[in-house]
Amino acid sequence: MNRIQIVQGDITKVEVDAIVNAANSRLAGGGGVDGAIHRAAGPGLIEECSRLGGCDTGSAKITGAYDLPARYVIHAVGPIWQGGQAGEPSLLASCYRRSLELAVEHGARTIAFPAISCGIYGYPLSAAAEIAVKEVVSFLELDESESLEMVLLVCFDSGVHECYERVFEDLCRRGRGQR
Ligand code: AR6
Repeated sequence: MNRIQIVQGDITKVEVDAIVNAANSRLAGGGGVDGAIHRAAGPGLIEECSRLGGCDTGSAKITGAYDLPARYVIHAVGPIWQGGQAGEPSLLASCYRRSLELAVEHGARTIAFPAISCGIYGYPLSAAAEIAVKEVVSFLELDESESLEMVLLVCFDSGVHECYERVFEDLCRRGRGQR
C-alpha cells in the first residue's frame, strides 16, 4: 500500500481534491496556514465560512475552495496546547479523523493536511506528528474500499518534514504503518 506521502511545501499549491486548513473555532481566518489558504482562495472563502456558525475544537467543516487548485477546503480546529492535560491528544486525533470522514463523504479521493496545531497553537511537534500519522494509517486500514487514494502530509519547513519522516519510519519499524 502506498497511500500516504510526506512532502515538504506550501499546501495552497498542492493539487488534491481537498486541503485541510488549521482553522480557529470562529472560522474567522487568521495567520499561519489559515492566512495563506484564505489569501490564495480569495474572498469567497471567508464569506462562506462566516455562514457556518463556527466549529468546535476537535471537529471540522467543509467548504468550497474558490481560487485554490483543490475542490474543497476542510477547516479543522485543532486544540491550543495547554500542557497536555486538557484533552489535547484526543482533540487533535479527532480533527484528523473528522477531516478524513468529511473527505470521503464528499467523494474526495486525495487530501492534504498541514501540521494542525503545530504553529500558533503550540502543540509539540513530534507528539503531534505521531498522532497525525497514526490517525491517517488507522483510517486507511479501515477504508477497505480504498475510497481515499492518497493522503499527503504537507510540511512547511525542513524541521517539520524531518520530524514527520522520523515518526513515520519509527511507526513502520514497529510494524504499525505501511506506505
Ligand atoms: N502550507 C503548509 N503548512 C503551512 C503553511 C502553508 N502555506 N503555512 C504555515 N504552515 P499554524 P495552528 C504550517 O500556526 O498551530 C491561525 O491564526 C506551520 O509551519 O498555521 O493550528 C488560525 O486562525 C505549522 O507547521 O496553525 C488559528 O487561530 C502548521 O502549518 C491558529 O492559527 C500549523 O501552524 C491555528 O494554529
